[in-house]
Amino acid sequence: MSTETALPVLKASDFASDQDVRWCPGCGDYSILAQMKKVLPTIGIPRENTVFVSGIGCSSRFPYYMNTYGIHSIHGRAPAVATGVKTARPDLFVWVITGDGDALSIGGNHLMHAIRRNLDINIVLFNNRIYGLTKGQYSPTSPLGKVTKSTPAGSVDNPLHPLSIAIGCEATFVARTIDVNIKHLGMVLTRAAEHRGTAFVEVYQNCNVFNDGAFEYATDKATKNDNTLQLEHGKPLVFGENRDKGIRLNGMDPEVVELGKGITEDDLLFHDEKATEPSLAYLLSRMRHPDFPEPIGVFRAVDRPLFDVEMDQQISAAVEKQGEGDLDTLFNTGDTWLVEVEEAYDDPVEASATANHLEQDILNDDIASLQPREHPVVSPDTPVGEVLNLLVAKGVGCAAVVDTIDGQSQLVGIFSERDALMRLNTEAATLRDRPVSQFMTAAPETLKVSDKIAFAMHKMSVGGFRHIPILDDDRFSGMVSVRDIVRYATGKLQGNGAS
Ligand SMILES: Cc1ncc(C[n+]2csc(CCOP(=O)(O)OP(=O)(O)O)c2C)c(N)n1
Ligand code: SF4
Repeated sequence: MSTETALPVLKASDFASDQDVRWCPGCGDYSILAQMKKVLPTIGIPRENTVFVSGIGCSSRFPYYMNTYGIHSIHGRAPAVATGVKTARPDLFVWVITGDGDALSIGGNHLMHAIRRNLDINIVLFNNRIYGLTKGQYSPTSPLGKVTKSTPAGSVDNPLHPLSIAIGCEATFVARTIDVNIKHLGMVLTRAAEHRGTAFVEVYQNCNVFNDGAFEYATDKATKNDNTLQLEHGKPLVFGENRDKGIRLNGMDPEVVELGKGITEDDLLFHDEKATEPSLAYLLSRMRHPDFPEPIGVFRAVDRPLFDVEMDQQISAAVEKQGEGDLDTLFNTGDTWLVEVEEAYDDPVEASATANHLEQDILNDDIASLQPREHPVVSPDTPVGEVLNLLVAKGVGCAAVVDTIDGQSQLVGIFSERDALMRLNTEAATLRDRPVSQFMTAAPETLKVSDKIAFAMHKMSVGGFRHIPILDDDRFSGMVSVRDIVRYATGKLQGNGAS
């Protein structure tokens, strides 16, 4: 007697979570959710083996509403997170739910790599040609000229076409469907679920609040048959309200032709979703309204080795050869070293507390606490040789050049080691009688006496300065040098203040 218990047959309602759905009434997302809940029971994979991973956006709220595992992840990163999930657990049934903004703006890079790897995952891109969640900015799929909150004069960005991207990355399954075309939507989701490899599905989804009617040409009863073309494997590309039009190849380009008058279905392009070369699928993905009917259905369904399976095989082979791995051992073997704690700080907690105090002091103390050393003050006509002698005699690297202008003493420049090196160099002896004003750095960056040490350090680091003069009420009052700061920090670390 068999001890196996038959798995319960699930219904759509079994896949509904207990969360309130927070999409706007009338949003196309509802229809996709409803079809997903209908399709999953027919696939027969248990809920506990199913994971929905999303990014950020209205569409990305999807995992909350499914009674499966779910990860509402980081903006644009759902493909990367799903790659991790599927690689770690190849037995799971993994779906990525994303929007045109999430997948193609911030997440373009991640999408591309997930697709090219051909993991066995399904990516459903809800394309509403707008940023819905953030209230109506244009997205990478918004058409040229689209007026939105962020393109008030009309978009001048050439739009991306999601299927062209997917085919360019050689996706093994590529399809398009429409939110309101529920039978077709269900069929496409089923095909995607059954495909082994990355299935990429674009759903035309109406955002009735911020981009209402974006796909009206493809959904309105009066126009949809002329503006869309249902792809069927092995069948000619026929479309039109009266099925009297078709797509023919003219050289490398598609063209719309009328059937009859000498043109038969045999003259048309035949759809081959199994073609290993993606060129024809790409050509179909470029057929756009209003020049062409837009194809819906499966563009491409081919086989290629699966990343997750091959990775799993490599891991199994390595385990068989080397045994189970141990991360701790891995981290501590081979070319590793230990960074010893400074002798003065046997206790790392003490070391970190001291560093924190120093940081606080640097932020709170003003530059007077540095007790800057005295620097020579010279007039602009002082011979540069004399200034050099002063620097050597005082053992400092910079002099302030001060002039009297309108009866006021004013800093007009500084003469530093760098000026000596860059502007005098080996000519110092011959130029020694020239005035320092010819070699100084005029109008240097300055600090105020009330500035904090952190601010001085920031200025030095950004400008690459070793000395910055200090002004008190626009008068030169001293000079901060890198040496002052090092002395201050060392003193603090040794508990001696700035001495
Ligand atoms: C790092 C980061 N950048 C930007 C945003 C703002 N933001 C949230 S959702 C979104 C785009 C949503 O558009 P889409 O992916 O098309 O989803 P929809 O809301 O239309 O379903 C943006 C830009 C964010 N949340 N995080
Ligand atoms: S803002 Fe648009 S996409 Fe978002 S829930 Fe509302 S209708 Fe749907």
